[in-house]
Amino acid sequence: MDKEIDLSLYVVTDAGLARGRSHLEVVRAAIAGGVTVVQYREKEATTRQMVEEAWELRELCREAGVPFIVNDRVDVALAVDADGVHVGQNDMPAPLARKLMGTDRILGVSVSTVAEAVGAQADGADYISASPVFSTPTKPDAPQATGVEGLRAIVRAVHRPVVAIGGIKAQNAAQLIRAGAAGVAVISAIVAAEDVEAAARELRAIVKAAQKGD
Ligand code: TZP
Ligand code: MG
Repeated sequence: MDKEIDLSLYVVTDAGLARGRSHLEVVRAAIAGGVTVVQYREKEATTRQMVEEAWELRELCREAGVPFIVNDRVDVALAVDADGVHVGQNDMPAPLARKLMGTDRILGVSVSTVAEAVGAQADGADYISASPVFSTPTKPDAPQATGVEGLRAIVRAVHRPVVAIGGIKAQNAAQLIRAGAAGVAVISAIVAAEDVEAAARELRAIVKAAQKGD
């Protein structure tokens, strides 16, 4: 796995927001719309279900050449030979996640402060997510939002790419790229969209334009 990961448009799954569609259906459409990273995030399923779903998603992503990351669960990530794992501040500590995952796989770490970002970098994160950048009903238990200025401070404090997550929509994505984010990560703006592919395509175009400085 090439660790030069393109974080431009990072979709995170959520079964509850998917309008009854399967993870596979949503991710297939999101890939058709141009997402550059897929994260499997599943908080309700059994470990058996997770491994089965993650396996299918990993196959789909591999065929499409899109990196596949598992949220929280290092064991599931390793079991399905995922490209990486993403951990938060209350999950497997990043140094242990790195030790278990090895140096070749991707490690993403969520942070909400500059101090956490500096720590995540020291712990071996390949990328950092500023989380949440805006408050969002999708994750009501999230820490206080960083806002655009908080994101900018995190970007300045580390030498790792930073992806913004939380409350991101077509209307507010470009300013995050201009603030230095390497990309935007979304759940509802893609997963809950009636037309997943179109929603992904629109966001990808917005991010691309902002990256070019338009
Ligand atoms: N981590 C921080 S905010 C968030 C996660 C998983 C939820 C993002 O969902 P949405 O619907 O894109 O605001
Ligand atoms: Mg987590």
